[in-house]
Amino acid sequence: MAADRIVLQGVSARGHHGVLDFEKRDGQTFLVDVTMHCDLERAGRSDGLAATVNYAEVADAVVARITGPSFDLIERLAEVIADDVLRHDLVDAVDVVVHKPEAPVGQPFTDVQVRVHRANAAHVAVALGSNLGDRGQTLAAAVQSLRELPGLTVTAVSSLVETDPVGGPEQPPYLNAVAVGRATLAPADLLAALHRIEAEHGRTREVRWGARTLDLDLLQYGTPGGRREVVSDEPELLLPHPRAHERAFVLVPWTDADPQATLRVTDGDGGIRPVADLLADLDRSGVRPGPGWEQQ
Ligand code: PH2
Ligand code: MG
Ligand code: MG
Repeated sequence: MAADRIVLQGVSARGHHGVLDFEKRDGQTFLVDVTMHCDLERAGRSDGLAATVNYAEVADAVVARITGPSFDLIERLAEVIADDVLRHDLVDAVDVVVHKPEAPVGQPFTDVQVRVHRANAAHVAVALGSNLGDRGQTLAAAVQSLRELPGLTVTAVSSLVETDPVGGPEQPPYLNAVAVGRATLAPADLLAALHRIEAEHGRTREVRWGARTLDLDLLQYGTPGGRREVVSDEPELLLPHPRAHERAFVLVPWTDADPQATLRVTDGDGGIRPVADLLADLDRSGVRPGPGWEQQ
């Protein structure tokens, strides 16, 4: 890995993060340092902004998180900022330091900091579906299995949606969701792990598009157009998922988990399209809000 870095220091704003009531009510100043590890040679040779990470955009994202929804812990604030920065495919790793110099420490002090280091990996999206048995409980258990899978870091999970079955024989309605994250597992290994989790939940492979206790589909491996993207037409490993772009039961939860998601469309005009735009062209009438995860 290159030793190059972009260092953005002391980005500050008022936020309401903290465990104590008055911290949530009154707010205080937070400062954030971001160190992005990325190869800057292409930017240095080309002199083009497209070959690097725009630090002004990173600063905006940091301020949005500081001023955004309140977290109890500055560890959480650091983690979500690291997730945001790692959306840039060019960034190999990031260090985030959150300073909270006005923290209620109860003793004289100059600063308290949380420092995290996170490595980048391929951004992946996994669709979850169930229409047999206790659907919500099965999907909640499957999300837990994904979270525990070595080589996969789940960064966001959509809300549950209840959906009319699309295709296949007459069958009951589905609960669907999408999880997004970063994978160091190779695509085939990730797919094998998804099949293992399906099997652990009593999944048997019977009728195509028929009812099932649990379906886990790998929608995409790597950001479209990015360095880690894998496109494959091997029948065992179709990437991106060939039907994802036309299924509201996939795209509705996907934009919920990742509003900025894009998808390479492999048929028709093709090209890389924002998932939210693809969704605008679809009939969403078969997709309804589902139960809350906490009820599962
Ligand atoms: N999965 C299918 C076929 N049809 N319909 C809905 N609503 N949700 C699904 O997850 C689904 C489907 C094949 O995987
Ligand atoms: Mg499926
Ligand atoms: Mg499947």
